[in-house]
Amino acid sequence: MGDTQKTAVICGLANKRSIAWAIAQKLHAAGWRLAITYQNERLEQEAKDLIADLPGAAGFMCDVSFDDQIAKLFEQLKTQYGVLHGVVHSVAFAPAEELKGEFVNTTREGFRIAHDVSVYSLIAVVRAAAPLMTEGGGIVTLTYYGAEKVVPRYNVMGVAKAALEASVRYLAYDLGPRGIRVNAISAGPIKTLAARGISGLSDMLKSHAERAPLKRNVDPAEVGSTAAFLLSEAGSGITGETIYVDCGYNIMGF
Ligand code: NAD
Ligand code: 0WE
Repeated sequence: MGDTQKTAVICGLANKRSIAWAIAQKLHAAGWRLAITYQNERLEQEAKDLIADLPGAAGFMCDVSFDDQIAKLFEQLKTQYGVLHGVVHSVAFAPAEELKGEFVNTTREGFRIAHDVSVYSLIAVVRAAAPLMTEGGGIVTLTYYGAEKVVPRYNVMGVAKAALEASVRYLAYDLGPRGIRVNAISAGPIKTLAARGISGLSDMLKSHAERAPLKRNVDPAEVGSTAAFLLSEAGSGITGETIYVDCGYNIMGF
């Protein structure tokens, strides 16, 4: 393939259940060269073991709450790859206490952290990536239905995802003239590390499967193939959009 191969960076690999991993597998199968990031030393070994299964893929550490770590990541990517064609942002965090109890009790610090890690990080990563995307390309982030309708206990994350979806539209406007498209995938609930600690998740998955037109839950591979589609030529007319990969759950009124 040589220099016809496209390169993407995927941020947010924790383990084999991560949506980032499902996306990595689909992009790899579609012929992409991948740089995959994990948050810290604690996740390094597991991430590197997974990345070793994808020939040509490389791992990088990056905590997106630090500007210097984002700057260093993109310096490394510029040196190693020169040009980037794709960015996947699969990162979110709110302090655990904020995902319990009532939204009205959201703390100033919990609000700040949720928005810093889950929303501002997209803006910072996109700003750092854009100068490397000299041939145009695509950016994809992950959101959830709690951005637009109340999901009990999703709380400040719902507000952060609403800001994330609005950020996608503003970024799409800024980067459109450079041939860079920015979209969000709104995934149905999936049992990942970020969802496992959530009390009542099993009940949620059950009722999601009952209410969704497809009568089942989403397979992370379906989120992966949608990301691969959005980053491919097939998605060339789509930008600023939130695409639902939720087995149709969001269309239901009753
Ligand atoms: P996950 O735990 O596998 O991935 C979340 C990742 O965010 C982890 O790799 C974690 O290390 C990373 N992260 C958190 N803080 C970070 C920081 N400061 N710097 C760098 N990385 C950081 O869980 P997931 O479900 O795959 O989540 C990925 C994305 O998908 C998130 O944006 C999440 O909101 C979204 N999402 C998840 C679901 C679901 O039900 N699992 C549904 C819709 C959307
Ligand atoms: O976006 C998410 C989860 C994001 C998340 C998860 C955690 C758990 C561990 C962010 N921060 C943290 N902080 C932690 O300490 N999802 C879409 C999955 C999810 O989370 C929920 C859900 C669903 C679905 C929380 C409450 C209710 C439903």
